Amino acid sequence: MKVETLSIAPDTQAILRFAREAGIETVWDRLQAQEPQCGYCALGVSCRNCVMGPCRVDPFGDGPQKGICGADADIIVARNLARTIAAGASSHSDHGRDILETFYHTGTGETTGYEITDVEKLRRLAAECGVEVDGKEPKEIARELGWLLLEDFGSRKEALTFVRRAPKARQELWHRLGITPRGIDRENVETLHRTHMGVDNDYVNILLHALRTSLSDGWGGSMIATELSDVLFGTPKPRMSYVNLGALKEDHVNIALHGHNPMLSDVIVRAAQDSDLRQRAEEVGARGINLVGLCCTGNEVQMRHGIPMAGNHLLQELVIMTGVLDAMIVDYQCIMPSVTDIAKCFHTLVISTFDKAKFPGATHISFDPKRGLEIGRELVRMAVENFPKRIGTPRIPVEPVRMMTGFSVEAILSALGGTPEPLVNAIKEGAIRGAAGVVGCNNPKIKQDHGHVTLVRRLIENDILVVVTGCSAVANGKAGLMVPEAADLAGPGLRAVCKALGIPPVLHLGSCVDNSRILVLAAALANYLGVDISDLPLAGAAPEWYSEKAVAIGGYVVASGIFTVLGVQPNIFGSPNVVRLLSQDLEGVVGARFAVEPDPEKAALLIRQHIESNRKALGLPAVAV
Ligand code: BF8
Ligand code: SF4
Repeated sequence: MKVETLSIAPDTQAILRFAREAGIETVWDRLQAQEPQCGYCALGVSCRNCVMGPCRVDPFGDGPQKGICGADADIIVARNLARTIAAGASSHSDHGRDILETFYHTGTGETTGYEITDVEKLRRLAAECGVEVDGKEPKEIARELGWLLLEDFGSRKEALTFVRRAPKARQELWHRLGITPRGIDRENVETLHRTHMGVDNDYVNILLHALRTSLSDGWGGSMIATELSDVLFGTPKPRMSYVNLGALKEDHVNIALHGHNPMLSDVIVRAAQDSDLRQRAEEVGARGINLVGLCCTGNEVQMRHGIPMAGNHLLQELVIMTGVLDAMIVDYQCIMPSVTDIAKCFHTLVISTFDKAKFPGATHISFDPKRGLEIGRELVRMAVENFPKRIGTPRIPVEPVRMMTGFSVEAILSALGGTPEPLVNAIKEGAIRGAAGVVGCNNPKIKQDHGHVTLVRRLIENDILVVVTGCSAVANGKAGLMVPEAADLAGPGLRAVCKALGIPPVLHLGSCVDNSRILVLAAALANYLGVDISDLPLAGAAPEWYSEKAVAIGGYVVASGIFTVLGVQPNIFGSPNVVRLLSQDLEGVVGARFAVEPDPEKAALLIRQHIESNRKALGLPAVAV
């Protein structure tokens, strides 16, 4: 296959050409080697939840219609989907727990390299959560707030702390449906329990609990991760940065920060400023130390520090092949095990850091926030000492592209003058038709970035404000859609608003846990208007998703009332009942549903139709799509 059919990104295409000449295997080669992929698994009708099995049911009706225990396609598909959601929700929430523990221990004075950076946000959050703040030092508040939120992980019996941020109508709906998330760990454990053989055998009941589990991520684990990362590392503010492989500098020590959790990378950002280390870099012949981000760790450090991003998910193997990456420091999630294989062909040092995420072939340095700064310095030093070991010709195939970053909810509101009113007015008048969150991954089954960029272009052309997170932010950044000048590509209404505010038509909200910012923003708009989230002209999309986390996100976004279009088919099509429930009947239950549409042009139409129909229902001027 020609590289042009695998990615629209020039840096990916260039390095892929090199990989082929050099005979280095990539994710695309391994996808090809897996084909044809298992049809039963793709349809979700295979089960290995016990050793009477594994079982599969025949979607064409000729073979068995039930597993050995008697489970039919509906039960098997629903159980598999629920477990997928639990894995995704657990990933985000365990990240949230790591941040929360670091936050709490910063309050008790047991960490090094961390401080309460945004004291104002700490006080605001604490007051919101019912912690007395008057006359207290930040660390004391952090201890009390940390302790309170730690309880969200166990069973609080009724509701998670941040559920009260949702509009009243939404809270009441969740209560009526019995899906108010109670404890983050509890909902995930209950999913594993329910999906054991012979527990919950009603596919509707299983899926309702799966939604509850996803809500414990969106309004729990992810929201805690975002809010406390802001307090610890600073609430993002708009700033300019760069993106693509051109972010690497041939004459610098290049360090890629890859994974998701900012508690390590933020300390490294600080360590890299250390004058001793900078001097050492010069001694080994480098002009300085250059940090770049990959995947969501990249989004985190770009949002807060303007660190440039080297790429999204499908660039993680290719960045090593530039020959100029001196270290790839990984934390966890979305890090392909293959990176250590590729690193063997180059001088790149892959350093794993979390004891729960080890990579054979990597050097493991166990990270401990109690010795945060010291370990951060050690990691940077390892990269510096590796610089002289470079071999072969450097290849940095492109110039970096500018992108604007840093749109926390606080920053968006402040750009609007402190209240959502100007945005609401622009939406009411129709200058902005509505807003869409375009989020999620790359997937080698889809031409890299094509889904994200095509969809986003169509949306902004039609005056829909777009917010992006995760690998979608990187894709749209690389395509040049995240600079204020990109307002010229927007429809006349959105263009005028962006020009007046000096913002791009596509706003970077952060990493995947920062999808919680979308919930906060949606709730703020709904509360301002006195309606439910499902009434707003909003939509979500994940055009190139691959991960279990993306399914959890889709679950909580829809359960929060936002229509969502997926670009890749989930493994549920072996059960027409489950498909009908998620793509139709859910609308009558939570006021939103899923659609699957691989063609981004058609996905844009679905989103525009949804936005216009919600406008009409709100009594706002609407157009026919
Ligand atoms: O959490 S978008 S490929 S990097 S899963 Fe992973 Fe997907 Fe990228 Fe971030 Ni999110
Ligand atoms: Fe088969 Fe049922 Fe066991 Fe699944 S739980 S493997 S369907 S017997």
